[in-house]
Amino acid sequence: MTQDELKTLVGQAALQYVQPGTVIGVGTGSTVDKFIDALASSGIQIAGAVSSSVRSTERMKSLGIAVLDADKVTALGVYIDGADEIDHGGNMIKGGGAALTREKIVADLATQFVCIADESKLVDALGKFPLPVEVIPMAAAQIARRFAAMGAEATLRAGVVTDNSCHILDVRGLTITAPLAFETEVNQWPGVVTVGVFARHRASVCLLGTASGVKTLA
Ligand code: ABF
Repeated sequence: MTQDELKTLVGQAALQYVQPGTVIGVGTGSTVDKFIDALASSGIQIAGAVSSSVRSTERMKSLGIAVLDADKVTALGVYIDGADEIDHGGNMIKGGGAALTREKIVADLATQFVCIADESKLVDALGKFPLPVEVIPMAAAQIARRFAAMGAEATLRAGVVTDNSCHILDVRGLTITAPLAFETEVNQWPGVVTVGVFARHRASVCLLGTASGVKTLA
């Protein structure tokens, strides 16, 4: 199976977590696009979706799925989103598309985080994928120095300004064996808006597309 077919498979498999009549959280990316398409053609009627990006908002609206503002919703039963990496404990690196802050906000509203990914995303330890960190521009150099002190290299993502008028540092050379402690530490550095480690908001369930079908990691 191609990577695209694996994404289609997990996008369809995620439908089992959608309760008709509820508001759900919907993330971003090529895997989530497959989920949105599957949802639109499934006939499942939801009350609406809170979206983590303009891209997903537009796709859902074009397919007749109502999109609601996050601040109008008190809770979501489920948030369905992809990841750049996921470990066996459900901890993730996210933010390759620079939408990590919105993604963490939507994840925070949700009781359950269902991660959908092809098997290339599963790792023993997070860090091979460059870790995105959204930062206040005036703090970027100091935060890069803090990563350098850890033996890692942070580079500014050229030409990218986030929805929050901030910058993205991509950090290479990390091996994140204690994701929760790492996330907690980096979150405290002045000028960090969001670190792309999702440990506090880790996946409750991961639907992993493999050559032998969908594996559920919980
Ligand atoms: C978002 O989309 C991000 O957090 C992550 O960077 C990415 C995964 O996209 P894809 O499914 O295209 O690999 O959820």
